[in-house]
Amino acid sequence: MRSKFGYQTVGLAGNRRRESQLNQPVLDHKINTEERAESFLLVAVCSEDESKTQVLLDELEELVHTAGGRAAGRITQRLDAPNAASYVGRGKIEEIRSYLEMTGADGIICDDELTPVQMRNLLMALDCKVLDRTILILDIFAAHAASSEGKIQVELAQLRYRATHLTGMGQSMSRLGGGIGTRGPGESRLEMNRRRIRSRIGRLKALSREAATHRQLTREHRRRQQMPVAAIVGYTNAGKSTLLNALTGAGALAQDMLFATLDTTTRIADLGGSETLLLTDTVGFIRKLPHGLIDAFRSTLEGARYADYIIQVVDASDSDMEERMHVVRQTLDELGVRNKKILTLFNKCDQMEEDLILHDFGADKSLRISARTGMGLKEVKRALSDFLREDRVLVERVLGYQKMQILARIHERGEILEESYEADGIHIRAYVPLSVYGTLDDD
Ligand SMILES: Nc1nc2c(ncn2[C@@H]2O[C@H](COP(=O)(O)OP(=O)(O)OP(=O)(O)O)[C@@H](O)[C@H]2O)c(=O)[nH]1
Ligand SMILES: [Mg+2]
Repeated sequence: MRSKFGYQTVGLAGNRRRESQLNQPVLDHKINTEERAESFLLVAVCSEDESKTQVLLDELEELVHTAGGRAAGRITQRLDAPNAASYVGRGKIEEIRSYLEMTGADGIICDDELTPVQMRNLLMALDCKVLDRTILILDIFAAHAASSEGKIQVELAQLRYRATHLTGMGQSMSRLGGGIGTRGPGESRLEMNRRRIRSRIGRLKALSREAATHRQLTREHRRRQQMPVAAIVGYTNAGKSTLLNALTGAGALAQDMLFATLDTTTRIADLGGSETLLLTDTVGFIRKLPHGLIDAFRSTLEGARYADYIIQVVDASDSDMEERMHVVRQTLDELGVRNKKILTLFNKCDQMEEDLILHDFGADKSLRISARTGMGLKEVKRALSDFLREDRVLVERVLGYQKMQILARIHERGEILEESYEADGIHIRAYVPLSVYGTLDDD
């Protein structure tokens, strides 16, 4: 059936909740994918024009698919800001209700993170599953997390979300379950839940701190080895892991889905000559990345902050490219990644029909590549070598004989112009990479 919203919908009869379940808020924050894909109406509030809103909803639909659900239709409302009480206005809720009836969808998914109040009011008004963009992204992260650190981080973000949203639920549950001035059974059950959640959050935070310390030590170890590091960043599904694999043969998971990578992989890339560089693959960015996730994944995402260079991978075949590049810049800013040399790679050029001129004015260099076919990868290595070379300093020094290790490193990573062994030490004139230069005065 084609709806009045101009969107193909499939009727799914008999999926609404049973009578006995009514009047109970649906506290189920997961998409059920076991028996059949659950279907949802996608709901967005946007102040922009209709075409922009549809781009946002295309992305939300992709998230729904990745989480194992199905989109049953789209409902949009043009507002300067979401309604504080119920995300959409009162009239729109009626429209959603009849659309739910018509399509038999299991619930709605809103394109923003709902406040506890908005969530509660929508639950009460619609009596169906109410999810939001944050729950969806958390769901996907939970399904894709592979390392123990990743799992800890996702669970932490999920519990934090639950803790704040249970607060809102508690009030509505107490109104439902108990009399005036007394606590309803629902409320006390939720109190217990909240206590358990709080203690689990405490435990997970401690585990996460341990993992972060370990990561810090590894980083420190690398710094001592004076290996320069480049972090590969970009919007999710842009081709970051494919690039890492193409440059290093890493064998990292690269798949046509959102957030395939949640764990960072670091490999050595041989740039030719004696030059090498560590490349780190990172978690993809997306617009409206939940703050809870940024906090939980801060140490993973901060890979970019400690890197010497940023390689930004852009899917050049995507019509939403400019907007996505803007999101990546904003997220890097939020993570405190500043003043680094940036190499922007316009990827997937094999998929582009036209020879468009692509240039990132915010980057130190831009290149067109295809990580899949290997097009332009030689130029990528050359650009990275140039970065390394530009970051070398001409040094004239006398090194004490106890600094033979540093001298060896200069031989390995720099370029010695003059070297003589005198009574007071080794006199050198050499081009030294910045990473080694910073350690010349170490004991
Ligand atoms: N046509 C084409 N497809 C590419 C290219 N590079 C990557 N892809 C495809 O794009 C999809 C996503 O690639 P990934 O390397 O997993 O992307 P990612 O940026 O690591 O994604 P996340 O880890 O999910 O954020 C995969 O299906 C790749 O095969 C390219 O140059 N050309
Ligand atoms: Mg990846």
